[in-house]
Amino acid sequence: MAHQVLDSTILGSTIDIFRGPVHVDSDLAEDDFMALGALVAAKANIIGITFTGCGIARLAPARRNIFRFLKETNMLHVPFAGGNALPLQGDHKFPENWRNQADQFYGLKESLHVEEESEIKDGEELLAHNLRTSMEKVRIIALGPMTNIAKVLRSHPELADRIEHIYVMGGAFHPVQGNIQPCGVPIDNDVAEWNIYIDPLAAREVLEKVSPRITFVPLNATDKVVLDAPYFHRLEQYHPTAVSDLIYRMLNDEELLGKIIYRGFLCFWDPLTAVIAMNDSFVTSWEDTKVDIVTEEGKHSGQTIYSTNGCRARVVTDVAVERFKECYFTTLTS
Ligand SMILES: [Ca+2]
Repeated sequence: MAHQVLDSTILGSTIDIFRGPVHVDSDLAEDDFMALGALVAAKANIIGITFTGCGIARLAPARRNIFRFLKETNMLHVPFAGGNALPLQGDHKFPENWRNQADQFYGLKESLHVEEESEIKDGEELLAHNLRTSMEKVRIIALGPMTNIAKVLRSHPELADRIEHIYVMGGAFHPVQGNIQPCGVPIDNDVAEWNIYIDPLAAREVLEKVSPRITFVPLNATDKVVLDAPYFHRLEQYHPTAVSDLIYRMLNDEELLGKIIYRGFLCFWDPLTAVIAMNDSFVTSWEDTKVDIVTEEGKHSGQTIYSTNGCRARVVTDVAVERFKECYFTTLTS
């Protein structure tokens, strides 16, 4: 591939990193920042960060939190902007207490007042601008509900060709169950994954318009990679860089530790997706297949299915778990 160059700064070993332009669209929960941390530490060519207000963090706190992240990691040259607060269709929402925690930036609690604005203040406008003006086609890493991306492709269908590839944290493919009911949320749906569930129509529109240049990193893969207590304690003992220190302090939150990390519930959802987008070698099993997404309301809303009537896509089904976890730690702390 044109943009693969050898990079020796990653975890002390030598692996190939994608060096083309990368735009991250996210919803700024704890694992979104873990993903951004790895991208920053790996010196990915990040040309913009957008976030949706219909994901986990709400728009105004998300804006303060990403400002703080970029300021503390010396990355304020990267433009950032928020999109819309509502999905394209329906009224699916993440649980309020998850949203409150994300708004408070977990263990970081207080965020900085936003002192410097990006020139473009609207998320959809920023993504459209990046796709239109980038010298090279843009790789998108989608870490939340895909409302921003879908809206850009509705307004500017010609920009679909400017997307080199899109890596999506989302979906749960047979035989893996969804992750809504396991969270104890009283929603009658045991098949959907949260990001797709929040805005299934957006996900399907993006799939239709970008296929076959789309890779899903679904629960089939992410469920296998857990940030557990020993891993957290390792980070507690060693976080020498600005970015690893920030991620450590964010995770060092009583509620996050007690209810999520120590119980083995924190998966590397978004960081796994971001790292795969930068280096495919962690993927050990995948399907080149056709995918459809259920957009109708009901107990299957947001389900991702293999379907001969669907659109071509790649679905990651397994990864090199230990190698990834080691690589993530080394990258973050180097
Ligand atoms: Ca996310």
